[in-house]
Amino acid sequence: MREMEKKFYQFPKDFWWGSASSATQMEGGAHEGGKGENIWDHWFKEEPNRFFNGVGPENTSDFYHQYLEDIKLMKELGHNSFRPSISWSRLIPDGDGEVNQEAVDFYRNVFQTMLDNDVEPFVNLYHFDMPIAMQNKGGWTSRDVVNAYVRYATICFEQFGDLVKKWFTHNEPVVPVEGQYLYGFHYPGELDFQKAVQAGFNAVLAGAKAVQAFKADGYEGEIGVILNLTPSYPRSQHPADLKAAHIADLFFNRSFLDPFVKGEFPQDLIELLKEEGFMPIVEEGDLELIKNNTVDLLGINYYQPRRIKAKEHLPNPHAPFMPDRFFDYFNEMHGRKMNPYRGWEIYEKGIYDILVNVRENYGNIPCFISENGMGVENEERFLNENGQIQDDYRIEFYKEHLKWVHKALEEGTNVKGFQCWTFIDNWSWLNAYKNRYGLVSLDLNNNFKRTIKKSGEWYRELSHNNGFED
Ligand code: BGP
Repeated sequence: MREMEKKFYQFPKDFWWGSASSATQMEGGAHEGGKGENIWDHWFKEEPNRFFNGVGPENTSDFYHQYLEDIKLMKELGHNSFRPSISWSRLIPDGDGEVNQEAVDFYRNVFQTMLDNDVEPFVNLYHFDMPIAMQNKGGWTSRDVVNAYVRYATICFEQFGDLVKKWFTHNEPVVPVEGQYLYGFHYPGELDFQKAVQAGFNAVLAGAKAVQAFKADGYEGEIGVILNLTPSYPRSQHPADLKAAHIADLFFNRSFLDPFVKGEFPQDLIELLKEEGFMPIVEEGDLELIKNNTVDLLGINYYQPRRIKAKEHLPNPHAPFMPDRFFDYFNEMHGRKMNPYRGWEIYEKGIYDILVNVRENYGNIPCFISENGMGVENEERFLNENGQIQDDYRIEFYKEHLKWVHKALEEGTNVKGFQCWTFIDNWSWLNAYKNRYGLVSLDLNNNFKRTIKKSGEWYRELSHNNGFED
């Protein structure tokens, strides 16, 4: 049999290669350097049992102390960019009061060290980590908190704008809405659809106001948002399945994608909320502000698709209102490729479908893959005799996704980079260290020792060659 021909997938010069993480997931030092508590510090103190093996946010990979070494390691792994987030509660411990100078110094040192190592900081302002003082005022459901966030964003531009040229208002703003007010996986874990809608609207408004502040003060660079775009695939072409998938798309993707990129909410979503009696409070001028302050750049996080079918049974009219009143998940689809550790389907073509959608329906806005990765449990199974994790499955995962990114690029999508999730194994919220995602492993039992995995070596080659062969 003839060997299959190999192809080299060449990416453009200056393509962004790197990874992303977030303050709460990597910094550690949760109670040091004058940091205030955020919802994670607070929740862990109250209910450590919620966290996998009882490991909380003070036990992360300790970037707070080890950033010099870690940034060198990023460079070694071929990173030309990396996305950390700023911890709002480190910079302004009570959310809307005094600025913590130690935090200013810390972040300035981090960003300067990144620049010195040719790793461009892509800085995210909000990654799931509401200061507890702000949550006690209602978090994203509160207008005061929106204003406090805009003040915080403005302080970040002032303090770090000379070093940082790429800003992001939020990471996955729909996730706190789901976690805090629908499904209970972020503090305070309430189930209240009205609050969910208000929190979502306020997050969009906060983002637009941050964009406005950034532009008004004439900072150099770009400001964007990071969204988890999860395509909703209908079970069939039956109109009931199509409608169900359309509604899921409205709730989970277009609720943020449309206002951030086009400056307006989808009409179908507004009608649905009106019909059901769940419109948020909108003040005069809000919609105009959202219209006039869209983002320059779109980060796309992609892990899994959403499979949707029409509801099998009539919803209980007395049950609390939830988005899945309109659809069911099509979990029984045959032949799905699954990541069993995270319970997420692996569907590589999804990344291409998103990129085509962004090209065709969102003005081909400059975009990049800002997260993509595979979390695996018990990776010690794959250690070789030299103590290196042989994570061929992860290399395969990246290659198969990158092939589709490459195809979208060839067809004209304005995709400028691929940052994976993530650099070093990090702390994953309630899952803590259950699943490992890193290009570098972290030995929790051995002083947080870092060891480059096989995928880390592969990623270095990928970046150095600006492409790969397969
Ligand atoms: C994204 C988040 C990240 C990260 C990742 C992996 O949604 O932006 O913070 O955690 O998912 O998911 P998890 O950690 O839940 O396995």
